[in-house]
Amino acid sequence: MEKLFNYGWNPFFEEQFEEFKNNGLQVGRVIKENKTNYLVATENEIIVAEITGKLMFANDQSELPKTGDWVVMNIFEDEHKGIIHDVLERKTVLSRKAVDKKAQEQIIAANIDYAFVVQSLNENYNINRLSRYLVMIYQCGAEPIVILSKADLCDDVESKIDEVKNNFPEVKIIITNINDPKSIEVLSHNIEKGKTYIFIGSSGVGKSSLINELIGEEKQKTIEIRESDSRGRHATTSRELFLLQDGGIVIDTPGMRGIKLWFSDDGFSNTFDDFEELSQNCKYADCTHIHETDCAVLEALENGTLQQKKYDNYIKLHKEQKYLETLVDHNAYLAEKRKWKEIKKSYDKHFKNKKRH
Ligand SMILES: Nc1nc2c(ncn2[C@@H]2O[C@H](COP(=O)(O)OP(=O)(O)OP(=O)(O)O)[C@@H](O)[C@H]2O)c(=O)[nH]1
Ligand SMILES: [Mg+2]
Ligand SMILES: [Zn+2]
Repeated sequence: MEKLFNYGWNPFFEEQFEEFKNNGLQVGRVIKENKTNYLVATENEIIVAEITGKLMFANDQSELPKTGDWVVMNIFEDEHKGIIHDVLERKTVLSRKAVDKKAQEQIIAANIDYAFVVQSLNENYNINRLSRYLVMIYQCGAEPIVILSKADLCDDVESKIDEVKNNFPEVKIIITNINDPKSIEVLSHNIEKGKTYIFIGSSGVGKSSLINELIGEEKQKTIEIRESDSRGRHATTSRELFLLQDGGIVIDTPGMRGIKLWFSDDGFSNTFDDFEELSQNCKYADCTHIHETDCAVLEALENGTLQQKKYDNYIKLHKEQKYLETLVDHNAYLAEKRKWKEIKKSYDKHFKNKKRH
């Protein structure tokens, strides 16, 4: 299983695979989703695999294999083909929920350990957008690492680093410039063998360029941009997983547009305008519209002017929103704690010095 270990195979998946082992089934990791089939890395080679049976009738998109998934297959070696029977339980799922699409989960990739959030220093950098990415990653159980790219095109790198540090003291920051091999080295030192790293961020910020440098060859298509980061043109069109020579696993993704997400306030209220209007008439300003008396929303629900489905959706999203806010608060709390620790440290030091004199 040496090859598969390189691809991130570990006891978490091994345990699940036990029950399939004796039926002549094998495992592999999905490295790319095509329209009608999947590229899967197996112990011996990369094969093309298709889904079968119960997966074909899956009623939820999330049950289908995604890039990064470990799948159980029948492999036909002489044809270099496989039939996928099952998807092993995911350790993490990186997903986003489009508010306007009935909050359906859209899976970006599975079994991610770390996510590199890439923002280019010349024009894409934006602390609010960054925080949305970080929240999304934390919520998926992965660990974020910030990459500020295109350092060669920016005059005040330090002030941007400071801003990120002040907002997210727990998060590692890597500065890159594609023409500076040292910065690529730093990036590569942050990639651990057997762990999976996804690159996410807007189109044109340089995700594929960085991955090409890590791989050491031009595997990923990039588009030459002269003046500014690209708008509307995506060089990368699908998610694909690559194995690095030194053992890390990286996933390239197409630039994300509209990571307005569920987190952004405007995205939230736009979809639920009538809701906001109704809640103006609730007795309590902080009404949760779940159990309060004199709640205009519950009244509308009762007399049928508000659909149950819409109500359920709203409550679900509202809870999520609250949850995300606590996550962000938690981050702020950690920052505050660290700040006080520092203050105490310098205070103690100061005090000790005083004593000595
Ligand atoms: N000056 C400068 N240009 C860079 C740097 N990194 C990437 N670029 C250029 O930025 C452009 C876009 O890079 P890509 O790697 O295709 O960007 P991407 O994030 O993969 O874009 P999508 O695949 O569309 O999501 C290319 O022209 C790169 O040559 C850098 O560090 N400095
Ligand atoms: Mg790309
Ligand atoms: Zn209410």
